[in-house]
Amino acid sequence: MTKHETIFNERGRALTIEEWSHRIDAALEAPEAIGPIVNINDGDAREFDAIFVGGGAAGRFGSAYLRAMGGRQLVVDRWPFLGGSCPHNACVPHHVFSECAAELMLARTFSGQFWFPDIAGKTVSMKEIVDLFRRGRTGPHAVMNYQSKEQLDMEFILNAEARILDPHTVEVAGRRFHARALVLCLGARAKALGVPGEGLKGVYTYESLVETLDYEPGKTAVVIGGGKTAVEYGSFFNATGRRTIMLVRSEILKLLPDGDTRQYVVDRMRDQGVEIVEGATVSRIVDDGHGRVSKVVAKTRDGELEIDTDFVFLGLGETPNSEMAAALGAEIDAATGAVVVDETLQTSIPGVYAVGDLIGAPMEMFKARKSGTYAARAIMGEAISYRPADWPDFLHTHYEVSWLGLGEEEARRRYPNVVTIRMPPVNPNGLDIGLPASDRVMLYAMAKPRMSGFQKILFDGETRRVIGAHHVGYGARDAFQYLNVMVKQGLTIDQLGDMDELFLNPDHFIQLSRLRAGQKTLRDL
Ligand code: FAD
Ligand code: KPC
Repeated sequence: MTKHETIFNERGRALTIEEWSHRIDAALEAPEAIGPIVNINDGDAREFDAIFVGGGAAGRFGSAYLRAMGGRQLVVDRWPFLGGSCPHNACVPHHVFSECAAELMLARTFSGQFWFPDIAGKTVSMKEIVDLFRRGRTGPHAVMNYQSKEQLDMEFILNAEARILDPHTVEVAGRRFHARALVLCLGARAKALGVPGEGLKGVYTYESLVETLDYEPGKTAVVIGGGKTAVEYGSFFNATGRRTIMLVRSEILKLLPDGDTRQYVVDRMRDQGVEIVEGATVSRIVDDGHGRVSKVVAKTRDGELEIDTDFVFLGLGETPNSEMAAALGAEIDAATGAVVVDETLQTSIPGVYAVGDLIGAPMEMFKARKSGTYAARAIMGEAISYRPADWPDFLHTHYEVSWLGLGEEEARRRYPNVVTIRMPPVNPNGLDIGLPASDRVMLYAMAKPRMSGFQKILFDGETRRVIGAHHVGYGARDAFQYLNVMVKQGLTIDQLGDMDELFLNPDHFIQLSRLRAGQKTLRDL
């Protein structure tokens, strides 16, 4: 990209969001034709306090914070926009697909009833949704550039690879930049499967799906993996009406800490027709003779399984992009490939920091954004200490699944007196009870009660503190991010029961706690 003889500095020229949008579209179409997008304040004689290499959530938030503190930053990204993978190929498409999965489950459940059209047996287009996302994502990208330049006063170079020359020097767009500190924010990429045939056309990861899907997949989708991404995308493929087979090496959704919650989630996926094969190791993906996938072959507990398909999705998790850090001599965790940092986000090389997905789990937006800002604060001289601990978490199937703290099994290992409150209550005759009942599950609650969700909260019966909470339904995720703060501060059943709920609400923990908070010795509900 540095082939461009004249590289224009956009500093001082305000681009509108619309102009950014056109520029980004053109650069995504032909990066070389547009060349580096430079926004450097050449009038500022100060040395840079930090260069952020990678302008995703971690690099952008770190840059914004450092700038807000009065420092001087430069952020570099090879994409023509700031914001990184979340809006380009990760969280945002995942939420589009998960919303489709939830809507389609509703439409299929009530197909031909009430006002719902009859869609029995209908397969809906996956490509249309992928194309919709690809067309729609540039607007948010443009806002990120506009906000970063005009409102956050950040300096950046986009659509250009950064080359790190030493711990203080980066070469980009044919110029060398020097800084007191370097912050590596290079993100992660989809893990490879490592079997023959994974490069065939028709085999996708979350990255390639949204860039290159150029045909309508046939009747069968094969998903390899059993974690968040595999389940989220698999639920979408299933909801579009395709036979969806998930090949999982060990167990599906091992990350869900509570056994009952996991069972509810997996049972409902199976009800929707998702075929889950646990203990399946894929041995090869077969070519149709024209470079396109035709079959997946796996070893299972019941012998070899062959599945004819023209569409395979690899959802095996992510691996940190740690090559540049390794080349610089930074310590890398051999097991995870993550760049090793201390509580100030500093790598083993003084003055070189690393943040976001690059430093490993949890690979989540809160960690990317927060670690970026903490690195900025450390560089600007604040005494900080950052280790993510006790964070709330979520995923999607056709539902939204949220959790925090311990699952019941681990809680019972750690505490002698665990008290649970759950909805629906333990019911030996099945789950056909229209509770929990709340927004977006009311039709299920009345007509298909077992589909209306599941929730459980766990208390230490001695201290009366909340030690875990689990929710399957819709709309509770927001509550969990605040509930988690209170739980970390020692929230008790009595305090929870004393809160003022906005009934009907998706998580019934306040009202249910109130039914028990009066008890001196807590009992299950
Ligand atoms: P990124 O955003 O990936 O940024 C890294 C940047 O570095 C990129 O912009 C890249 O272009 C740039 N770069 C790399 N190499 C170079 C180079 N040599 N020169 C210049 N630039 C370079 N998290 C949530 O909290 N909620 C969700 O719902 C969610 N959904 C997800 C769904 C999927 C399918 C996936 C895969 C992830 C999801 N995540 C979600 C995780 C979230 O996307 C990441 O945690 C977050 O994007 C990480 O931000 P980052 O800044 O560390 O990395
Ligand atoms: C939907 C959305 O907020 C876009 S993803 C944000 C990227 S960044 O603000 O840099 O974390």
